[in-house]
Amino acid sequence: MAEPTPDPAELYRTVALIRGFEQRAVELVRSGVIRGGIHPYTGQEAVAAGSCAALRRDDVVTSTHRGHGHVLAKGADPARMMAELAGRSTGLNQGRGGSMHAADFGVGVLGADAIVGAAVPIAAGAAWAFRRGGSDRVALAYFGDGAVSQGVVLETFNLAALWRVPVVLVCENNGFATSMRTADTVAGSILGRAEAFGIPAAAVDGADPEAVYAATAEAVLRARSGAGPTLLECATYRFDAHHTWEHTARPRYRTEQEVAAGRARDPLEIQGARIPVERRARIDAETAALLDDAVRFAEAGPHPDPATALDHLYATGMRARAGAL
Ligand SMILES: Cc1ncc(C[n+]2csc(CCOP(=O)(O)OP(=O)(O)O)c2C)c(N)n1
Repeated sequence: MAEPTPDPAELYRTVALIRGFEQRAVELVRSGVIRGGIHPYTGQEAVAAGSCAALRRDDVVTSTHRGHGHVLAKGADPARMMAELAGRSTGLNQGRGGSMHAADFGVGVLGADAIVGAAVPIAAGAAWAFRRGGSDRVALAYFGDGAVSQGVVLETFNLAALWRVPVVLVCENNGFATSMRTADTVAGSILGRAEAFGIPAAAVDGADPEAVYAATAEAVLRARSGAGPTLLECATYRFDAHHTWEHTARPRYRTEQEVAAGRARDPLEIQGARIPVERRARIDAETAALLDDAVRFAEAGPHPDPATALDHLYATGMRARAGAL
């Protein structure tokens, strides 16, 4: 049985949390608290909110360079996530992962990953381990349209289909890989890639959290029952820059009219329209307070001691050799 449909207000809360988190993170990039910039997830919130609502807490996700929304939707603490972005030792990973490598095993986030496409084999490996261990847990991989021609992604589709690995493949097609249009980089189609391996695939409205939830719930059910992977191609739109670097460099690869048209279907408004106005206002206020606390927590945290830079490099506890720093 699929999980019952989530409370529309709670789905809205997740979308609002991610939207507000990204707005604050961009401000912290501007003020220099977050160094090096981020890849904002703004506009794509429905994918993370809807898909994670269909997962159990003990299911796992793997994520991308644009992963803040996934980490938050799976249940990580926004304050510790913000501290992670700011490189503080109070962060989820003691400030060592940062925006593109945040992980929180406690809530099933195996990690964001800067390597385009890497989320796919890692999720499939986790899912295969679950199945071999006799568990009904599933793994879900997020990846962009820029990842769909990576060799490792296509190799994973093959094995996942062949071995009926309980993995859900969520492609967020936001129309661009950096500044390259999907139509200029993807031969054939994304759904066609899955179909070629016999993987059931569906096109999903990635601006609608409930549509994403429904499609993911079906895919999760299939995975849990032993029937193997499903690919969901979620059509979405990135409202902000590929990377905050664009805020100053201002490359011109899409027109203002195009961005305005993309912003017209806003997940925040789509889900917000489904709940009573007062409830929405209450959630907005609670979210703002939570995020204000998150920013204060992040700014108050200490930076890690440089002398500990080589700690935690090996899962075995092995030490880096002396003099390596
Ligand atoms: C293997 C690899 N190749 C290239 C890059 C450089 N790179 C970073 S983000 C990006 C575009 C990714 O596009 P997409 O997967 O569609 O995700 P989006 O940025 O649109 O969310 C590229 C090419 C990388 N990080 N990893």
